[in-house]
Amino acid sequence: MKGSDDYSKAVSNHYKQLMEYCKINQERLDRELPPPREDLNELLAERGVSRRDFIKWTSVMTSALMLPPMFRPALAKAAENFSRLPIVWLHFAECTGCTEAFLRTSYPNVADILLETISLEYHETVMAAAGHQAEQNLEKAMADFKNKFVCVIEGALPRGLNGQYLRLGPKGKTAIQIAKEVTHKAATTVCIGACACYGNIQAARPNPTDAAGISKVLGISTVNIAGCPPNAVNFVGTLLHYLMFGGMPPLDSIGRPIWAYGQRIHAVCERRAHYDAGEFVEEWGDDGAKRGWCLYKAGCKGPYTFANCGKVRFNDGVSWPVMAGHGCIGCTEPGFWDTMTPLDGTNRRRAI
Ligand code: FSX
Ligand code: SF4
Ligand code: F3S
Repeated sequence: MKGSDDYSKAVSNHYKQLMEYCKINQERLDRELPPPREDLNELLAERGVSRRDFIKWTSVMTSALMLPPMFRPALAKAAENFSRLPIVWLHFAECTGCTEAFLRTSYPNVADILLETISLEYHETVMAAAGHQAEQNLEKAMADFKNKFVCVIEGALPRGLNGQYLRLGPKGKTAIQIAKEVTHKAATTVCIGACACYGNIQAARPNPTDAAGISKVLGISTVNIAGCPPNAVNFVGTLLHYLMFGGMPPLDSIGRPIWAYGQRIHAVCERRAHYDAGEFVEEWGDDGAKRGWCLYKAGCKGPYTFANCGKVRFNDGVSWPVMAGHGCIGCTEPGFWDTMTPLDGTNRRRAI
């Protein structure tokens, strides 16, 4: 008994200290960050999200971030401060599907609404400016918010021909040059999507442009919000953590936040009981498919893939690949085009 009392005391002291730390950080941010651009409460009301729904969302998000309920008010405050965090958002070699996935939800939930409030000092896809004017905006953002802005990157960096496969902007700088300049002045760098994290399709064999992820090319640590495209909840949650504690959440050995990528898809899959019972979809459209049986024999890579898709799902929690009837293709894992193919059919990757 004594042992468990000591343990509870240690845990409660740990969280008290963490809360203290959170308060100090939020007070500092209140002093340092520019004023809010949007009133979150007004915006939520406009989009039909009630106060009750918002409180519910803060509870879900707090526990998703592996924090006890006492952090709920601090998380709500971080959400209110979301529009104060300066962001520079760069695009390199990719399909822009990540931005599309984040911006095009038909039924926005709180995370999507937060993304709308985000203070984009520079974002190549959504800004009106082009050419020299865009370049000036970038320079200005880097000067005004030096060491304070978060650099968000979508897309890989081609290293071949001295980086010349990807030149951007009126001065024709290589993507590698731009990435170096901007990340150097940022408080932290967050990679969105498998391309920026690990190179993804650009780096798939035979990788003609010698593309790779940001961290590998620049030799810096990045926070990797993996997936093709990744889940907006994982990006929003990571920035909320930053707005609470002034740093990024604990990461796994390949830069992914553990709160979001700490478990295998297979561990929380709703078809798991069928896997355990040996009930598999053998062919598309067969009886097992109609009954929602396990997709392992149809190529599901859930046992080899770390992500929270089954828990948070996509599009306001409506669905996720396995629920929609197709196996996971392993899109949060480095090099999945080379290591996980064929994506359908017999799962030849390795025995489990
Ligand atoms: Fe890559 Fe994102 Fe896949 Fe596409 O920007 S992670 S190809 S959804 O667009 O980078
Ligand atoms: Fe595992 Fe995939 Fe089967 Fe789900 S469908 S239980 S993730 S193998
Ligand atoms: Fe990707 Fe698999 Fe999730 S394919 S979206 S990690 S279910």
